[in-house]
Amino acid sequence: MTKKFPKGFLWGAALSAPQTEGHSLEHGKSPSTWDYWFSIAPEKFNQNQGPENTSNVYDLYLDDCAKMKEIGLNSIRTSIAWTRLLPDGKTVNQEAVNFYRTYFQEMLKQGVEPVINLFHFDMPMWLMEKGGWETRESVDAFAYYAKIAFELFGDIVKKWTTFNEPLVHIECGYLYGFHYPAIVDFKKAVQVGYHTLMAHTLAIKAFRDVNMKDGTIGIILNVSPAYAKSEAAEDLLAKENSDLLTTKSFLDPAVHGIIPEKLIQLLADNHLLPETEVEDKELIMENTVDFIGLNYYQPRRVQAAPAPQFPAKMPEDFYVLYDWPDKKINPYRGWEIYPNALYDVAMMMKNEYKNLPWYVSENGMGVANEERFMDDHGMIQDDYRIEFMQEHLEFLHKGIEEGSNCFGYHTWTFVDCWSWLNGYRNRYGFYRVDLEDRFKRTMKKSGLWYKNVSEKNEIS
Ligand code: BGP
Repeated sequence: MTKKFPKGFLWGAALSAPQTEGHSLEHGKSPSTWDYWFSIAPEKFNQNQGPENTSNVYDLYLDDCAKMKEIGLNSIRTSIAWTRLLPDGKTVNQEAVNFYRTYFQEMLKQGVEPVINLFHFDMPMWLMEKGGWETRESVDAFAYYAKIAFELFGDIVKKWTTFNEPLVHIECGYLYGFHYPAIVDFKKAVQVGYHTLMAHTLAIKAFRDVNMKDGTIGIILNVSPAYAKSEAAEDLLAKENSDLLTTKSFLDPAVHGIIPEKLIQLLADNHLLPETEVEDKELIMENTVDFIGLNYYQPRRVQAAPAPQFPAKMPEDFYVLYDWPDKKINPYRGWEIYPNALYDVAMMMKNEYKNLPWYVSENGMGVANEERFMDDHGMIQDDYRIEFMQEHLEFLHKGIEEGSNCFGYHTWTFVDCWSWLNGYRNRYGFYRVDLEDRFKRTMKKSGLWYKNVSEKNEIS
């Protein structure tokens, strides 16, 4: 049966500056933590592929914008690199302004609405040397960058977001050692999270001050809804704690202007409260968002921690993951595939978040060695990806039918891209990038499928 999506629905894909632009130390750009980390520890990166080895968008953006249209995208989300626009945090790099303006204008010419994000894991090295998100200085530095970006591009970009997945630089950088500076310290992680929230808040304030006509602003959060192993009180508490720390920590202040009381209590009980300033509470209350983007890949299956430490040393003292025996898995990425969660997320937005406009800002399936699926004409027959999107869209549609205010669906990603420590191991794009010749892109079967979905604004 045909399932129609609301009029004006955004069909698109997401990407990011650091994962696509290339020329990461050229054209006036200063190093981010990624450039620095790669320079001192290249062996950490899959096949020694660093941030220079991306999909060459800096050179190919005109052609790429035509390719967006070719597969029916009516919108795209990418980011501005802070280190390219303001290499020292203060001085505008005119070459970057020219690049981003032509890039965004070309999108518009092709009928593709740009959704522009300000931070996608790419902390400037000059700021990291001063402590990065651990210092309050980062909050003002980010607010300044945001204001400059709104002033420079606000005439052409109407949809803005502050951060992509702020949890990632907190968890990967300050809890689990995956990203630079690879510190393991729960209290520091909370402080980093708090400064990130304040940086977001002050960027929203800067946006309101700039008073951009027709502009809206939001934040992009990764959502992994928690499902408890059982109805036992301890498992339900584990679920509540997981949701507090990973979902409500940013979603509540962004939408309701309040950090949940239960979260504050949990942190206080465990001596984890961050340093704050008196005016922060009011700033958070006054600067809520216009919309939310939610990146959904997998749920979080949780149970009570078997031997929690007190006070907590790690989030695992509040909940631990468990392996759901019935799960369907994407073996390449190791992530569970559970499309039903998109319906639950849609209902959560409707019932708990004022039914604020929201969209799926990333969803997708990374697969290794995709060349196995190449046909005689060089097209990757990625039916698994089509099935993945179809199933997720069915559950999203059910949520929309029941009144959830979802205005779009973006996949990760448009063209295969460099993925941090994973390099090019897993491919996600509608277009394949040839690693021998990064100027070559070939449409996959999913690109044709998406074009049809977008043009008809329906799935069947
Ligand atoms: C999201 C990030 C993206 C992208 C994607 C796929 O969390 O916003 O930057 O990397 O995940 O994940 P990965 O590349 O690690 O497979």
